[in-house]
Amino acid sequence: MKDIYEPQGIEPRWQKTWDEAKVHAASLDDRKPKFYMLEMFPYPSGRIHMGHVRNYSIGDVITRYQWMRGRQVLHPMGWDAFGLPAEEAAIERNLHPASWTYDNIAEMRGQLKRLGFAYDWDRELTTCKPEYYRWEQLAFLRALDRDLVYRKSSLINWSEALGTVLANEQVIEGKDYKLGLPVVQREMVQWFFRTTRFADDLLDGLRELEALWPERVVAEQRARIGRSEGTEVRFPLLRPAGGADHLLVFTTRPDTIYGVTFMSLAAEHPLALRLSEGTGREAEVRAFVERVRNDVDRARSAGDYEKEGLFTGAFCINPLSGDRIPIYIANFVLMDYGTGAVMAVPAHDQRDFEFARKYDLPIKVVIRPAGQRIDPAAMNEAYVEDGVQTASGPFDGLPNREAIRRVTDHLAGKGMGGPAVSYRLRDWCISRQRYWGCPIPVIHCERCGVVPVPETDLPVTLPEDVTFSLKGGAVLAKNETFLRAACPRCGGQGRRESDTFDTFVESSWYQLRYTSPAYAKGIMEPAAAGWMPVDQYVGGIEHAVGHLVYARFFQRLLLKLGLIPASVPAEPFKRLLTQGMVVRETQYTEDEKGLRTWHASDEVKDGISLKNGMPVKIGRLQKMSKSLKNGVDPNEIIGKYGADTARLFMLFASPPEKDLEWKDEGVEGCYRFLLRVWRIVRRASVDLKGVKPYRDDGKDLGGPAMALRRVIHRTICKVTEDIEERYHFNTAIARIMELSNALAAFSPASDTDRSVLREGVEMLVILLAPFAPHISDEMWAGIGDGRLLIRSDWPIWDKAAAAEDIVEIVFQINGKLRARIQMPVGSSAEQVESEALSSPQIQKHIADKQVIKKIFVPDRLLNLVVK
Ligand code: ANZ
Ligand code: ZN
Repeated sequence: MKDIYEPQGIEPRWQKTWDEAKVHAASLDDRKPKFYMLEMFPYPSGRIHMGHVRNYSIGDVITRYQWMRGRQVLHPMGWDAFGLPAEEAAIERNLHPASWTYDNIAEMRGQLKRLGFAYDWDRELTTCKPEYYRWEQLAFLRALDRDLVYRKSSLINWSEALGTVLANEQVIEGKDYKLGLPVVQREMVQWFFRTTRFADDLLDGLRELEALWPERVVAEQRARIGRSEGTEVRFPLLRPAGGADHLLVFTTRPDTIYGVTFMSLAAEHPLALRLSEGTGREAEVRAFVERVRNDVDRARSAGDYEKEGLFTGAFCINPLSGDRIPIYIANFVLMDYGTGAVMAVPAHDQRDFEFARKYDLPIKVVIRPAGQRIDPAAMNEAYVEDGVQTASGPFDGLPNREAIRRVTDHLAGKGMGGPAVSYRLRDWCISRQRYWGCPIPVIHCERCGVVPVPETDLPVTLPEDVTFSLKGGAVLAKNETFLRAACPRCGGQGRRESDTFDTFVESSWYQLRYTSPAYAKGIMEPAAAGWMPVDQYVGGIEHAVGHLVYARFFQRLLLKLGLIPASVPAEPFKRLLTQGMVVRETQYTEDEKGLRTWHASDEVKDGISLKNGMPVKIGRLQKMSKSLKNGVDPNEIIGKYGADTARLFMLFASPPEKDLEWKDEGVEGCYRFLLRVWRIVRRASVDLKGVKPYRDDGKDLGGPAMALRRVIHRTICKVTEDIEERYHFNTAIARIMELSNALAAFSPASDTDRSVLREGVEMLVILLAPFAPHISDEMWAGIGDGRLLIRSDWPIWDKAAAAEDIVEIVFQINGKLRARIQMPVGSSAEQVESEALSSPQIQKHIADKQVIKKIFVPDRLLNLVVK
């Protein structure tokens, strides 16, 4: 070992050694338990940021720990390589999305390698490669065959000014992100996976995940699936319209059916326009429907917009009361929930109440508190509590909960409705009018319609010879060489589908592909099934209901299609950890108008901006970002302190699920800790040369050695528990720091003492290995057994040694306090005396005097009477 710790020299060397020895390569082995560790793979946007460093450091500790526990670990990495930013870069910088993407991948791969993460790089996946995406094309074709994927007309964001379809994130308050001009909703035929077929199964699966996933994620998924048990009711139309003779509604409150005073339809309801035909209100209704449909914000807001409606001119009949009910279009009714039609009960639903007051519609009370009356004219709000039925014909007097069941049964008996379940979950729209994505493998033929590309013709590859303009969405739609294709059915001239898949398709099955990334006969090699499920998944909370629902769905879909071995469990991710954000304080200057300019640290000196000379204020802690200039470049930290310090800080500064505040002093502190460890180990490599680590039962040890052993074994125990049970790496590292302090303070007085110290130093290095792997292997090379630490055994603590409690014993000479000594519980008078007298300070009080009496109170006091 060198005198000085030099991470820049050490780290690349170990990375090379690990690579060459392929120590991170995974292979399934029947004799060993497997562990599949996965972190959400990055989008290759340019460079690694601190959020990545944190996410991947967490995964790497678990990986290395599991290797040391003797498991066969699969820990892969890859690139979620399709997506919008590549197209934007293409347009703005005149680069091809592919070259931009591959350049970024090269850069980011280099950064991950510099951080020394234990990936099996032979399994690297890049989702924009045909050998990857061909399998999702296959899944699509098989799903099409089984009616699990279909086409329907649906709304998209259309920018007239840009002449293109926009993704939701490109629409800001109803305007496009580029020119700030209005975006409208346009109907287009698009492809959908039948995600809703799996709604109940996805819901059931959550029960199994409850104890292993963050509560919040499970709750959000449950809400997203949104299973609701209710009743469907048919309201006959007074005059049939558009071929329909009734309106179907979904309600959770059939008990309020006698209180229905109007009907609310979604603007997208298929009958919305037809109902007004011949009523003289067509023009007005059409204008209103158009306006509501084009209200981009409505589709996305949580409902806090002005409630509006318009009478269609048509009526329907209440199937139980026989009342004639006016039909309205209302902007708060969404087409994609229930049936898109709502029976409105203003007396018992607050939204309907406000609507009724606004448009002067009747309010009819049908539920009242027992023994009380409600005067509709005096109501200030809807009565939403339980109560007793009133003005409800044969159901009068029933508790309303009871009436819910009875009304439903009654409707079912008369063929006017019955029990129904509704879900919030929608079928997954996978069509994107984008170039940089996986082509959807169908051909449109004038004679045959939509014809699937034969499986033998897969993959349908994305053409590379394309030109970009502002109208990026049309790149494929205008590429004649790509579009022209013979119809596989009749041989006539057909046109390829020009839409590509939503990029969430690629990330919904990559966990499976990693198990056998080179397999050429299917998605997954049968022999690799044993890797599934992922034992630990780590990633951001922002994927709680997007990616994590899609992946849970897609794995089920592939199982159903028989495209992956039946032994693969339905749930892809057994345990989930969602890490917090990396936040840092912001710095800004403010002009007279209160306009803020954000400053990076190197733009500030002594509280003054180097850019505008104004005093700099400290702002809130915020997620690191380019725009707030509060980011820290991982390269800079690695360059200055090394990867081990960067990783250690990420793990030490807070528990993984909490936000982590970046502090330069904190990084500095971690670096100093590694320096201290280095010094301890370096000294041991000289002083303890040839000394064997202590292996005995501890009965032969003096007090301080016993106390040190206690620290050593308690540290092993706590660090193991912190990793194993809670992933609280911060406290684990704090324990290791304590151990290093105890080792530094220990001065061995005997050979056994030296062997205990040796044991402690070895443990220090081994325990540190998952957190700071390079320095640990370097130190281990100086004092260890010649193995790489990832191939070493995780230590087991000695229960007896760890369990000892330490007490403070008062040591007196002639009744006078001379010292307080830390001793293990149950130490004998001799042990306490020899410990006390090991100090020259105390010895001098006795010097040549004679001990005539010893007063010993076990675990409390030893008083020597001398003369
Ligand atoms: C009559 C009624 C009376 C309702 C009452 C509620 C209270 P959950 O529980 O979330 O499933 N609804 C149905 N479809 C809708 C849609 N597409 N857009 C907006 N609202 C819709 O909600 C079910 C209730 O939400 C249904 O029950 C319906 O209003 C409304 F005192 O029917 B209710
Ligand atoms: Zn044809």
